[in-house]
Amino acid sequence: MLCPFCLADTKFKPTKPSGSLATLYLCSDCKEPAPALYVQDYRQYPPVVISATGFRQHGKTVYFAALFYTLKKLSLARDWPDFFTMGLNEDSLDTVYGNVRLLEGGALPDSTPKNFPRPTMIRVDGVPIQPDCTLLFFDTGGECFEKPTQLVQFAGFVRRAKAAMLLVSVPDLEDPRSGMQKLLNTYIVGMRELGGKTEEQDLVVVYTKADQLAARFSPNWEDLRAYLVKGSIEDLVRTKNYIERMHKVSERLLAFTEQELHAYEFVNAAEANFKSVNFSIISALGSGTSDGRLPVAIAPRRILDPLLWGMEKSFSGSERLWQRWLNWLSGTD
Ligand SMILES: Nc1nc2c(ncn2[C@@H]2O[C@H](COP(=O)(O)OP(=O)(O)OP(=O)(O)O)[C@@H](O)[C@H]2O)c(=O)[nH]1
Ligand SMILES: [Mg+2]
Ligand SMILES: [Zn+2]
Repeated sequence: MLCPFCLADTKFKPTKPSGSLATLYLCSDCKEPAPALYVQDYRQYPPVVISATGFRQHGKTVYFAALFYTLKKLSLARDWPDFFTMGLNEDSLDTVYGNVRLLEGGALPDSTPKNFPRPTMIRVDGVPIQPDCTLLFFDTGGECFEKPTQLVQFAGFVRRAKAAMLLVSVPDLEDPRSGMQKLLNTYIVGMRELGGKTEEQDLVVVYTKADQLAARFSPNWEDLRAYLVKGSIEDLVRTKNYIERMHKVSERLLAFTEQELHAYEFVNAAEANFKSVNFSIISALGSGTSDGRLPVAIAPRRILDPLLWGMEKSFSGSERLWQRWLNWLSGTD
């Protein structure tokens, strides 16, 4: 089993401290207690590591906050009959509901300190086509992705992600070509130092702050602008079609990366070093900020796309088939 704290493949030993009613599941490696729901239901809800990689202020923490907001506040459960999410421990519940409150009040999360983070653990049930799983969200300060040594020290969680998520805010890069290539290069070096191989990972490049980026789109990219503007959860009801559409958008974003950003070297290096490369584009807030606050209500755009890519790439065809069969048996497919 994967320990959500030290990321080792490990065993959890049930222990009953004297005077306590609760059973603790201690990791044999780091001795941290894992949530009972995580350990007991491990097979039914296997972990999926969602790791945010990106420079400082490129939108990692706000993305996760907007995601928690979307999972809790938008009516996905109305359209997906079996869908629900659940925080697996007190920290995760605090993070999810704390971020929902923050964004609803028009405030934004602080810049994240540079440390090895504890994950926000969320059980996800009933996303169509995707197997049920436990999402482990890892987010640390962008400084950790400036140098491979920092990545190794503070962001070792990237090694356990099946899909690597690279968050890039193009408007915040002086030169997108060299900025993106530097991030990718640092990631690849750090992964090898950690004993991992990018060749075994799928890469998902996420363009953040799309509200700002789309303002720069020439008429050639009108379809991408329309995709953002029309982003609504109703589209997600037919998830199979939705994923086909995500593939088309990814191809267009690849063309954008080459033709507009001229980041050919980035694309070539990504394709040579990863199992697959896909792109998505999101706006976590839907609009700009003013004095560090949200002047209008949050209106996230397409923010489930990277998560769906992450889930899509984390399970093999046979795992997916197995899940469908189970769904069929229970009459939910
Ligand atoms: N216009 C716009 N601005 C955004 C959006 N998302 C984030 N921002 C802005 O970018 C700032 C930084 O976002 P964070 O998510 O904190 O960045 P981060 O990558 O976590 O940064 P570090 O924790 O310092 O590594 C926010 O305070 C917002 O002002 C978005 O969707 N649109
Ligand atoms: Mg942050
Ligand atoms: Zn551990």
